[in-house]
Amino acid sequence: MNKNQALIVVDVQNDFLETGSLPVPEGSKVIPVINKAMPLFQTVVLTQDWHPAEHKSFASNHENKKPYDVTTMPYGQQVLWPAHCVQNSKGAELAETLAVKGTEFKVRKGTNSEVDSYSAFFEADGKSKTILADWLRDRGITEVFLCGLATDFCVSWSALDAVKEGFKTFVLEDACRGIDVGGSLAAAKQQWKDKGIETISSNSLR
Ligand code: VGL
Ligand code: ZN
Repeated sequence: MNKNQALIVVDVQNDFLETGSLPVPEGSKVIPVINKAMPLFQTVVLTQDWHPAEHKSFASNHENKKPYDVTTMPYGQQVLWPAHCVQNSKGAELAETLAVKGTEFKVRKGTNSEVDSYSAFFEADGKSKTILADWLRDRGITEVFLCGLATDFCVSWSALDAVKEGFKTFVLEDACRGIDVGGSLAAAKQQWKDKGIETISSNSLR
């Protein structure tokens, strides 16, 4: 691996595994693939969805809404989710079998209860920035490789924002799994194409 390449492991947390509160089909299948990819990178970022219990992306925090309904928020359309990744809960912890070394850079997002934050770079209003882009640039990173959960939400939004921040962006397709609500997976893949995001297999990493 080149020194200018970073791996961004998105939201491999208990609540997104098959037994979690917001299960991603086959979610746990990404773990062995990511465990093989991580040692190939000098720079690894781990993200965590990290919501307060009163987070507005939870259907339970709205009247007459159920999970997977769509509502309008001040910043646009919002899918309403089952409560998930509540700060300090078991569900918010990284998957136990993820081979974390402790040297990875951790980014927690979604902490503002009024705004969702699928992306590791910006909240969904497109305004509030995390420190991730500057942190990567400070380390000379120019290319990012994304993997994790879920392909069509946090992985995709992070990939699209990585492009906005000027990084050459790749998605490790076999190291992701999606949720696919309302055609979200096909829409994500079309957007990647439009923005020059390349999809590659983790087998091609050296
Ligand atoms: C995610 C839905 C809600 C994700 C996070 O990690 O893709 N999806 N919050
Ligand atoms: Zn979330």
